[in-house]
Amino acid sequence: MTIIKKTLKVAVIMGSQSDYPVMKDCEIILKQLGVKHDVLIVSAHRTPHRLYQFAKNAHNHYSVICAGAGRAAHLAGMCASLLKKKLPVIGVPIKDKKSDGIAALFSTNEMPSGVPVATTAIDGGTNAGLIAASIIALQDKKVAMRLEKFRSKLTKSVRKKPKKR
Ligand code: RP5
Repeated sequence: MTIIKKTLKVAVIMGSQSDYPVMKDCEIILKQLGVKHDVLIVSAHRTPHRLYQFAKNAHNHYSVICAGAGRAAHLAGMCASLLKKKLPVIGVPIKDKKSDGIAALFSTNEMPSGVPVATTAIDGGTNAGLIAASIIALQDKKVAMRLEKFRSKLTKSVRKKPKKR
């Protein structure tokens, strides 16, 4: 397989400005791991043409897509449906006041068989970034090394016994 370096990049998309606090976590971890990324607002409902254009061209720029949306969260699923080349799509359901994010969770993960969206927990921006980074790491040794370090630091940070209050 030919590796096209310019597409070793992650698209972090979200349905609204109000999704940014969660998708910022995705951005932060990608930055920390030195993974190239772009952060964009693309709403499935309010800017469907923008979504269409994005999905049709995504393979020219990206290897993975992290898509966060809340409520009737169609962004990740519609993006997965519209992609010209079948890049992996990681959906992040985002919490809302009405349903606590359950509506977004089911809108994102209950995809019909054949059009998958890998879905994180509600508000799982960080894990979306980590999954995206691990996909990039398959082709980028430096990212793979940083991911290893990140995990080993995490492991070391866990105490064997709880602190006494
Ligand atoms: C969804 O509707 C967005 O992803 C967002 O989570 C939610 C509400 O959007 P705003 O009204 O806050 O812009 O499409």
